[in-house]
Amino acid sequence: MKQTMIPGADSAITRNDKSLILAYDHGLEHGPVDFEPNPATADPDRVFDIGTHDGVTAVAVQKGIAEGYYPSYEDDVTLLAKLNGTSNLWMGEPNSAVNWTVENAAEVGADAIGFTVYGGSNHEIEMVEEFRDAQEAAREHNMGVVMWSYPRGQGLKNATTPDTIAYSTRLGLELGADITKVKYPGSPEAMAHAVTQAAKSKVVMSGGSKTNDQEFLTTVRNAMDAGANGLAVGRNVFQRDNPEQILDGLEAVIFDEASVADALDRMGVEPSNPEAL
Ligand code: FBP
Repeated sequence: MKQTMIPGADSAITRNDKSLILAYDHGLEHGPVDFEPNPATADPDRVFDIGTHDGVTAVAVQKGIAEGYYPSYEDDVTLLAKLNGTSNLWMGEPNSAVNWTVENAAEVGADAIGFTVYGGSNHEIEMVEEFRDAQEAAREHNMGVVMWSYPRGQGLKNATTPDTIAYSTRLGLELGADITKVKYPGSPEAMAHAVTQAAKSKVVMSGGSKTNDQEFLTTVRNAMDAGANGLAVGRNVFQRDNPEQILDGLEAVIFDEASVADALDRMGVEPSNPEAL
């Protein structure tokens, strides 16, 4: 098939250039501990149900979850195949096994692939070469490419400094990702620096561990104001008692340019810190 996607192009997993990706690879990356706050989310059906929310542009899962559950959701959910991943049981230098091929992901119905690269790891060279193969195969299948760009490893003392996060987004651009997913670098200015370095490619913020509604929406608002294209989030959605409610707020902030106050209002939630609004 002819290659049609280029970095910066719109794709099946964006809406008006923006993305709200629901990540659900935590059972592999972190283990069952991530489902404890909301035990129903150990069942992939529950999370695919959450992923049918209008605000969600794609659900990112590993192979086994996709094969076992996606057939029931293919009319309502866009699939992002997270191709590599490692368990928390692995204690070595950061690395990530490639768990399925792009060809197989395409057969299961994925519209995009996701791939972690740990820049700075002693395994960076092999990870980048694996990313090359996946990226080129994704182009053949006209699938979007999302890089989880998470610098870590022996040589990196602090992986979320502004310069490291800007380097992360640059890696995504240079290596051919359409969207690069990075940890929030701590301030709107640092996020703007990371967005500048991504040039034509897109940047989404990683959700991180669960925080309160106002705090989380404020970070997302700041990232969007700094030029980010959205969010790829797991725990801050599925660990909540009411995941659909926070998705209402995120949809407002990401796609409707709502203020945090307006997003909380849409959720029917009182601000926890009204002075900060
Ligand atoms: P969260 O929004 O829960 O942080 O999920 C984003 C994500 O990238 C997941 O896809 C992945 O499982 C997890 O974070 C990995 O986080 P870490 O590498 O920091 O353990």
